[in-house]
Amino acid sequence: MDQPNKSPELDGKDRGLFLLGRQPLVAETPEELLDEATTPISRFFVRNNGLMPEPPANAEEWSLSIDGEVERPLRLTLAELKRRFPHKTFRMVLECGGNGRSFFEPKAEGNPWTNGGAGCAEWTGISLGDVLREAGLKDSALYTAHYGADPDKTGSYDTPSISRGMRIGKALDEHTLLAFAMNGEALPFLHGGPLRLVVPGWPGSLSQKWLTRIWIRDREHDGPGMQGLSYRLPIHPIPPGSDGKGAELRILESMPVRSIVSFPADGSLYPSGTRRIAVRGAAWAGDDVVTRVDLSIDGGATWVEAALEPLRNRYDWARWSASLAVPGDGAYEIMARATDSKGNTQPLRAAGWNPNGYGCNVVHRMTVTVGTAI
Ligand SMILES: Nc1nc2c(c(=O)[nH]1)N[C@H]1C(S)=C(S)[C@@H](COP(=O)(O)O)O[C@H]1N2
Ligand SMILES: [Mo]
Repeated sequence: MDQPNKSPELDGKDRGLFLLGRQPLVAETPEELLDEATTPISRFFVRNNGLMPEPPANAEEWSLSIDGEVERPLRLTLAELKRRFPHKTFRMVLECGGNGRSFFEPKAEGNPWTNGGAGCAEWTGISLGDVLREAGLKDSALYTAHYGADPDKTGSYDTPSISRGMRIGKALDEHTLLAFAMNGEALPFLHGGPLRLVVPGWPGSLSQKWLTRIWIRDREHDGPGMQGLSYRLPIHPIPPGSDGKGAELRILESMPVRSIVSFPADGSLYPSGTRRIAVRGAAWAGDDVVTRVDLSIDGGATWVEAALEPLRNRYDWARWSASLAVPGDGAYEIMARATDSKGNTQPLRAAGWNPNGYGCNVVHRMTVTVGTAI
């Protein structure tokens, strides 16, 4: 990445983050800064749809209400939530639904993420399901609707910047957290502190930051981010560049399988005569698990299987490593391709084009040069 972050809005963030937008603030992480099992807060990507809300005077008094199709609507402060429900810590991937978008041809609408609209942090909070059981779900409870304290991108509080929701089954998964800490620290304001949702494996847009309300609904939610082509994919492939009108659509839920090479950095040079290159990275697969990662330096003609490290918990990313033999000096394109337990793998060319550019999981390609670059 050749545009280092010099943005005052990203104070405290790694200078290597790549700023995609100022207002709303959007920044992605180059793959080589995702080389740790736990992504440091300083390197974690940022995605706002609106402007930042007012920081609260007292984080412990932040309040969350739960209403709608429940027996007992609740309004609880962060202090009460922390006191009344068991704390859980999981290391889990958070990934923007548009991660990989910039690889679509022709260009799709939206922030041009490469592969760095994702990170894997240690989230501490309470299971949303525990709180929903306390509120008592009615039989009519089918869907959630999430609200945060941030104004939209014009600064108006009249309509939410984004308000998405999920099927109740996902809300009841113990990994779906009301999170108040990240990597052992109080949840940073930029990442939705004092309280946010973390809905692992599904588009990051469900993980509402600055969370103030969860409305339990008797139907699919219809807030901003739930309508039209938002977070929806054509069920049958459509021609790249078409407007998607008339296509049958499904809501993007579990994110597709993806891998990144986090070491070496793209463009790395090795001394002449180098015949083995140590490569490592990460792979993840939405609700599923990665079962293998393969690497190629010859355009996919031959593949070498990487070694996978065990996951700490479900939704953790799989760290992998491999040693690649290079036949001689020269420039090599390295490709990494992950496969999940259902046999889904990554296409060699961006596939599944859609107007808003969701779910692009084309293989990550990067280059290294052994000897003198020509
Ligand atoms: N309140 C609120 N929550 C939000 C958003 C937002 O704009 N406002 N953006 C969503 C999107 S699209 C993503 S990908 C994640 C990004 O989380 P991060 O900024 O902590 O990386 O937050 C989600 N939660
Ligand atoms: Mo996102």
